[in-house]
Amino acid sequence: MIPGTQAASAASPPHPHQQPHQYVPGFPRRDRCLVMGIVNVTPDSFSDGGPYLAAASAVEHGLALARSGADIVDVGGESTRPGAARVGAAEELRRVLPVVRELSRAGVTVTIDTTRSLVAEAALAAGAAGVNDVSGGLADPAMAQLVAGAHVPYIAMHWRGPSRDMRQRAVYTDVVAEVVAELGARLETLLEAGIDRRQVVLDPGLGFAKRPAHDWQLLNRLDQLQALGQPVLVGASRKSFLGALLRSGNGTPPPPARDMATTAVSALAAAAGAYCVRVHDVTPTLDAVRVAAEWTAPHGDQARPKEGQ
Ligand code: PMM
Repeated sequence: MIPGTQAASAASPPHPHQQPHQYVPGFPRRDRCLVMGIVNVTPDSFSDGGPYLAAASAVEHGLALARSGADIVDVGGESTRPGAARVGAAEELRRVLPVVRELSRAGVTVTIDTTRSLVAEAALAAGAAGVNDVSGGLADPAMAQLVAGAHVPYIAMHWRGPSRDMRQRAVYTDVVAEVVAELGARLETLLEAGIDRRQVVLDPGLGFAKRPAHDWQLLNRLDQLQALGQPVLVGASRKSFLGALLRSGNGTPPPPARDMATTAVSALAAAAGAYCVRVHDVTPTLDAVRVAAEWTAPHGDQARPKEGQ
């Protein structure tokens, strides 16, 4: 039995001071922060070869992430990089569908990273378990209805508008209060549309209409977002606020050189109670969230049995 499943926790009730880890129906149940691995099926990530080769290498990458222990694999076909132009729905579908289908067929829990209900619907039909929407439903008014009808987990990220001009929207008096208020309003709208509250995961949207100082404040006050009562996902992996932090005489480190800093953020976010972290490098992240789970678990007489004991 996988530690942390319903039957396992029923057999050994949690320590009175231990908060059982949040559970989102439709996502795996774990007694620690979940790890979501990233598969971006975008030309910049998979530029070699034709469409088949791109899909094949994306599937291989997703399978490798799952073998490394990713609880969820997030598949996206549209770059959300600051300044990025949009791709058409047909092209987005062409990129993601074969990858979602193959990974789901292999038993991987897949989320579709899209702001389009059309793409989400096709991905769910192809086996995706949930929807990751960086616009929190703002980009496509039909998204909330679709998710409500499908009864699947929905990750709603804080968003102030398309990537093309999001830098201009990074204006806040109190970033934490404003992000919490804006996401709280989103949550209400999503619930009114009929989405099951237990299936909504909120995300502060690090780097999306945020400057580095905003990202750090949001991480430092994760509790204020958690006070909305929903599980929280943190997506810090390789983002520019980490590049800015690590800048040295050699310049800003390229994205893969930010993985160790990402792992540190994952450990701290998990210890602060994050439900899930979204990362490129799964193996060290899994170690980090295990450390965080142990760090925050009760020890001594009432300690829960460790994995493998
Ligand atoms: N960041 C990116 C893409 N999708 N989804 C969620 N929920 N949260 C994020 O922070 C997020 C996301 C952009 O990062 P990438 O280009 O490295 O995937």
